[in-house]
Amino acid sequence: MASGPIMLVPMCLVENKNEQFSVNQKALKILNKISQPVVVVAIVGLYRTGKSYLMNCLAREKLGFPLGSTVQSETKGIWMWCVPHPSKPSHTLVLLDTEGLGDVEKGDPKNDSWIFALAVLLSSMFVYNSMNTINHDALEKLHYVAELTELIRAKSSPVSNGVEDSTEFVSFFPDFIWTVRDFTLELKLNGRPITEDEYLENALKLIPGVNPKLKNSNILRECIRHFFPKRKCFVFDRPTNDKELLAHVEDILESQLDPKFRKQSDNFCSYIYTHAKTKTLREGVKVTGNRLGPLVVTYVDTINKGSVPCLENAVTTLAQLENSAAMQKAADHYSEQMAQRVRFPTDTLQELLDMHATCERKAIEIFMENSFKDENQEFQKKLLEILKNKKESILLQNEEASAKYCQAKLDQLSTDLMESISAGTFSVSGGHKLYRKEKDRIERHYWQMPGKGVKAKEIFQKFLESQVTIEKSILQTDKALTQREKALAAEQAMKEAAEKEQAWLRQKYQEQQQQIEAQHRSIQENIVQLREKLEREREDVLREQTRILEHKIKIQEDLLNEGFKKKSEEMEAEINRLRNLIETTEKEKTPWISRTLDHLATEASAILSVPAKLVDKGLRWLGSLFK
Ligand SMILES: Nc1nc2c(ncn2[C@@H]2O[C@H](COP(=O)(O)OP(=O)(O)O)[C@@H](O)[C@H]2O)c(=O)[nH]1
Ligand SMILES: [Mg+2]
Repeated sequence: MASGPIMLVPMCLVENKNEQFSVNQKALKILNKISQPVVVVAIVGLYRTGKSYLMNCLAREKLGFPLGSTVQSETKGIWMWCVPHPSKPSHTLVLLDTEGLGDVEKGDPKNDSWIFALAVLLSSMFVYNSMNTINHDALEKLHYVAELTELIRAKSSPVSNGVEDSTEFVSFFPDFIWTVRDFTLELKLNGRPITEDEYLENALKLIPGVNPKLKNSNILRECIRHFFPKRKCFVFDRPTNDKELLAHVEDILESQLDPKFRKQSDNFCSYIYTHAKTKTLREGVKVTGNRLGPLVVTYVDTINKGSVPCLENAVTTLAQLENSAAMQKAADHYSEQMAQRVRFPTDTLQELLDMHATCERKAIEIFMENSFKDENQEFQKKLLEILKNKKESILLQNEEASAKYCQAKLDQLSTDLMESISAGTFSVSGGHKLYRKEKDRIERHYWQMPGKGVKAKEIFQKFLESQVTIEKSILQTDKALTQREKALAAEQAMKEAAEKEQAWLRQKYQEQQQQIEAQHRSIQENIVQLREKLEREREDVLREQTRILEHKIKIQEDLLNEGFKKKSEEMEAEINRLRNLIETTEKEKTPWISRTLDHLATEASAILSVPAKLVDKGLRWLGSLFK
């Protein structure tokens, strides 16, 4: 089941009115509620070629996207329907239906190009739908593909060494399906039966010759082959041969559909259900419903401003939004968990620091899971600071709770003593002995009492300090003691007080050490988790670069086999560049991760104000990871 609300009917996602695009806020709200990864299938093609009908088949509904005859002409644009994925649990299938390519009455052809580009940018499976056959004419109508180099950018800044930006397209472009409706030919090539895919590949083979028309259609073929490494073709018979029924296929019974058409559309649907991938941005960043929304907004805003949508910029914008949300989620989790676990006051500081470490670890995990492309670890560092402040405030609360409790208990225990002092009960012969007995009783009871917390020693110490002069004067007035005994007793009291103070100071020192140790642990935790994430991300980068290289090598081989030796050789430089790039990525991986971690360790130490001595220790420890 999808986590978001299931849409009963499709709705417009991108409206195309008066040559301006706008994103439908209602549709955004729906996407925002979908936290599952999305498989996005978009269909594009001339109007009235059965696109909406096919999309309804994918949604396994007869009615949904409005079909030809019922379309309200003013709602041009991209329509969306989110349904639970029929075969991938915990995934949502997002169907994007586009309207009216090539409909001259409906407006500016430039807008068609943008709709085409948006469908490519947003989908993980791109379906191009056309009628009858894949011939020269059909190819020409796909001129939008060649325009994509002008309509989409991969990188925000121009790539150096004269490398075309479109080289990068394959790393984030969808898979490609060509659906041919009312297909009337036999699937044969030179008398030999061929598959639908072979039919498409044959149509995409370059045609030798120099005439300009040919050149243009060859450019198109090359673009399709370069941009869409994974291609597939499905041909469909007419749904029925009854002309009247054909005008309303959505209304007729399953049994009235041509069995061949039924089989073909079933095959198409099950191919999509099994093969259409989760939408990913570059480097394996998975798109969820709530990521798709901001992506649509970024692209549409860019187009409306008259600029070219750029994947890199869109990813940066998305990363900022997501990382900020990830940081908030992690911080909230920390607060919640600490509130659940901590009972003020804790017996020791260490106990509280241990709880902090556990909750902090989980918070960092949450941040790592939900964040991506955190440039210079800006958000991770912010999280570190937020958690530090939260921890400090909890420590303070703990101290206050302890101090309050200890003071109240001590006041209670010493009521009698204080009253006796005021009443002069100890200002008699043998009074000092009585006083000591009473003070010892208080001390015994105080230390027996559980749950005093971190301030127990300090509060008692203050009490002892307040008793020093009182004890002195009681000693002075006690006639039962000799001068020597008085001196001894005073000395004894002083010694005891000093010992207790020492014990208290030792505790304070120990606590300081524990605090520093805890900060050190925080830095380590941040480093360990970042290291894992960076390693995963670097692997994704390498995988992507390798995929591009393999694709280029395949095109080069195909060109050679098809007899285009010169074109094939021209690709050599690009292939070598990619090989070098992969080599550098591999070689640079460890030093790069090491540098990034060093940087985080230093910055984190500054945020936590860990003494320099300990930073050194941390970095040494860090270095040892890479030996
Ligand atoms: N000839 C033919 N007509 C179809 C096919 N599928 C749907 N139709 C009919 O064609 C008309 C337009 O279909 P629609 O799905 O709205 O086309 P769209 O404009 O491309 O979305 C409707 O009247 C459908 O009943 C098909 O495969 N072949
Ligand atoms: Mg339609």
